[in-house]
Amino acid sequence: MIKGLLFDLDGVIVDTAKYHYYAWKQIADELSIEFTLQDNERLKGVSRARSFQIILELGGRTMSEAEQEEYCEKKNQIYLDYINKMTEDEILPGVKPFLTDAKNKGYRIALGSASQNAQSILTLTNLKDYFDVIVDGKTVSAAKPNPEVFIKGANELGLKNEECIVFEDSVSGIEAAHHANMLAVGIGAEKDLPMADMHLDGFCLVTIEKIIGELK
Ligand code: XGP
Ligand code: MG
Repeated sequence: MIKGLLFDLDGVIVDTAKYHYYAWKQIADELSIEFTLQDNERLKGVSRARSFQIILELGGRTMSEAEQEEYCEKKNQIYLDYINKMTEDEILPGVKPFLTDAKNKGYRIALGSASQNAQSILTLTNLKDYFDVIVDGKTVSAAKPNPEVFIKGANELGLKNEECIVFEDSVSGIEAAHHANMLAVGIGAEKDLPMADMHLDGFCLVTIEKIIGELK
């Protein structure tokens, strides 16, 4: 029986995936590395450090750890310039009613994000109170597709892994859910997330019962 819902943040709850792309694109341009929107799919869900390594791999480049850290810090500053202007308008459509309805029906709700900026974003958008548990890039050591973030989320909710479902917009996140023995709802197109157990464009006009019914 499903009792817990684990949500990724960027691209699932808030429209921030585009800001990560703009910021990484600026870094890639600075390094003269070609970086497309399609390449960006590989960065979704993974940690900041791993994201930058993927960009270096795309360009066939290597760099010392210290330099990599500098670029990651620079990317985060660019990203924060976007984020600090963020308002509740950037909560994705249907998210708040969906969370409210699920909460009223007794589902336990956790955030499972790779981002170290998760707490700031939830504060800026007034979303913190919707989550019983928050697991983010500051509290996990292994990035998705490692299942640590979701296993920790289920644990902190006091639930078994198989009692939880995951909402994710990234390939690495869907893999992480499956490694944790959880069903995964892909937020986005089937072509981008072929291994998800079902797909949604977003949370408008969907209910948790409908999703669970379809997953069975
Ligand atoms: P943070 C971010 C990564 O920088 C970004 O590449 C990922 O797509 C994103 O996490 C996934 O949620 O981490 O820089 O906000 O800590
Ligand atoms: Mg995401």
